[in-house]
Amino acid sequence: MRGVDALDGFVPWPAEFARRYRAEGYWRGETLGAIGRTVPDPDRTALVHGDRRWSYAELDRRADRTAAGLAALGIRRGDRVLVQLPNVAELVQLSLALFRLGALPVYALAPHRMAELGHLAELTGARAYVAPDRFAGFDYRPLAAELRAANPALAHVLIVGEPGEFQALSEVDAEPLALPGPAPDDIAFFLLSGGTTGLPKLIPRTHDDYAFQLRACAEALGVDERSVYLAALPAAHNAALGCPGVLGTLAVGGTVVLSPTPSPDDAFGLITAEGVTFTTLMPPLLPVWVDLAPLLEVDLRPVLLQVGGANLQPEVAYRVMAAGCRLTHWFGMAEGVLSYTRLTDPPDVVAHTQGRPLAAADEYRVVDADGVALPPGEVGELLVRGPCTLRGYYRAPAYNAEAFTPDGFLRTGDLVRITGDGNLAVRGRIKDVINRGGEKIGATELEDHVGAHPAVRACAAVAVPDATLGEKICVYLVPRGEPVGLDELRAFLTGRGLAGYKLPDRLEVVDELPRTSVGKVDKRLLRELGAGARG
Ligand code: OOB
Repeated sequence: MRGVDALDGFVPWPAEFARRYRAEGYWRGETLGAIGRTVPDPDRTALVHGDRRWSYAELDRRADRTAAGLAALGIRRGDRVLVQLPNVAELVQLSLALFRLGALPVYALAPHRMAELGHLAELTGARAYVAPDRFAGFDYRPLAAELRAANPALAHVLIVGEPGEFQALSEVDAEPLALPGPAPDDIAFFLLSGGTTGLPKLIPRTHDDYAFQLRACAEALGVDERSVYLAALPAAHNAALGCPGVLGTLAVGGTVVLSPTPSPDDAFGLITAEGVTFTTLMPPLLPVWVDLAPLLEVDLRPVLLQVGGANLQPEVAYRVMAAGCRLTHWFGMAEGVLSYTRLTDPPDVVAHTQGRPLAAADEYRVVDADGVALPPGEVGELLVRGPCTLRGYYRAPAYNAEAFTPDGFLRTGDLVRITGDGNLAVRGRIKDVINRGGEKIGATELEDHVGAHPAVRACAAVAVPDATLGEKICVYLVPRGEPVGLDELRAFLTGRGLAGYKLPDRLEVVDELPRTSVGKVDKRLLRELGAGARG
């Protein structure tokens, strides 16, 4: 049975923890397909996208019809479906359909290309791929053809818009039928990890754990049926999908407004027209929004701004609050861990910390390099265990042995301290990831691609400071003969099918890479050099 096959490579919570999370009411036996089914007022607007406004009744009906259509194609419970959609209504409709069917969306981001998609398709054995015809100037149909040619298991390509040689998603439509559906402890979908070595890792999220996350986040921010959420960040990313985001807002009967991008050009008009009450942003956008709002005559004060994903400068936070905006500061990972400042916290706590854990059952440990617990106040690596924090990456046993402690704590790779008043404060990280304004780039993944260039003898990718994005990507490169230029390297990486946001911003050609006493590339020194040099 294919449904069982999906579990191969899934690390569930140990039975004693599952029992405890159920007994304490975190896991309530819900499945995500129920979202949008039982709302007080089915005529209320669930979703706004462009000139489309779908009521709950309409969204529910559409999701049921798509689920039946997918079943008719032969997509079954447990099958994986690669979903690469921007913020369009079909993303929500399709997600609910897949949840109802018990098929598992694998959420890719719009900039991902063959390098990422090929890996995801292969890792998951995906049976279908869903993409837009075009988005942000890119035609996804040739990419779909390439992907299908390379992955024989990929039986269906479904396109939102003009399908070309493929099938239109809108035609995947049939009379609703009774579906057996998933169990609450089944995997509901996969998210991409932002912080791993080598090839990107997949995070299985279960119905139980994500339903809890949605409910707890909605309660945290007072989100209810009067709330209007603006999805300005990509809804396929955990921050906008479910903290409480798109799914959490729909779960309580509120309204979700989809913006194609977080730029003020797209988002501000929607804020005013739809009476948006909250949204999620990554830090680089905050000053842009707050500075442009008065010029463009948009009042951001009714909008609760939920910010996280990268380092937020305290000055920016103070400036936002001084402008009369409400701010909540989050630390989150697609892996599940979430910590946030409460709406009642004083400005200093909001500006300088990421608050307290989402749930009482979240266990945080701060440890030194040897894994020894540190006293409060000291900086060390954050380890987390809890009702929505994964116990293992999908089909990655060797990696899991390193990424988790023997007693099941996730090693976040983030350096934090717990302040005297019990708040989490992110101080840096030990994982080899570049955080480019909230977009995460695994250094080794990039290095593997750069190293494939015939004129590259050795290379190292590090973060260098950037005034706008916080960090940018710098590659140190030892050439083999003729040096490679930045433009040439970027073109080479694009040719290898790497997503655009992973392309280096800067290139430094060197004679050799500095090494530590044990012979590893000295990235700390390279970061210092990169920060010192004029970029
Ligand atoms: C969010 O999730 P991911 O999976 O894209 O990235 C997680 C990583 C963390 O391990 C940390 O390195 C960094 O992003 N991060 C922060 C941060 N919040 C996340 N670094 C500094 N300050 C913060 N406030 O980025 C994410 C998921 C859900 C909600 C919000 C963010």
